[in-house]
Amino acid sequence: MKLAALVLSASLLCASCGKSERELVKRPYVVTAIDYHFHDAHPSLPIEVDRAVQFSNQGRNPHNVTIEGTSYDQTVRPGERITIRPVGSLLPTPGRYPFVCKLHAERGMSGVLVVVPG
Ligand SMILES: [Cu+2]
Repeated sequence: MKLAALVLSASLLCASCGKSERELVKRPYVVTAIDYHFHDAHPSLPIEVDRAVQFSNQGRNPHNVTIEGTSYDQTVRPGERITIRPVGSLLPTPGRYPFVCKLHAERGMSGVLVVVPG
């Protein structure tokens, strides 16, 4: 009984905070790197500045994420993922941000992140 009251008051609190449950648990936008292509990044869907972006390497080779105009230059090994949380911590200004895998730039392994206001 006490637990039910607690759950009810918690959901009331949430309802009164003005944000939907979905907004409270914003999932990262996932860009998948597969040899030798970035999926869901041509360009990305709009990513709010307060949302995380994640690069997941589902291929068999190491890949890299270098975002133009920033010092961001990270290698991601097969089976690993790297996250910028939130994307606005690196890219605070909405806009289009080209990035490239510098290991496979000659194969055209690149993409564009679209950052929008939160
Ligand atoms: Cu690559």
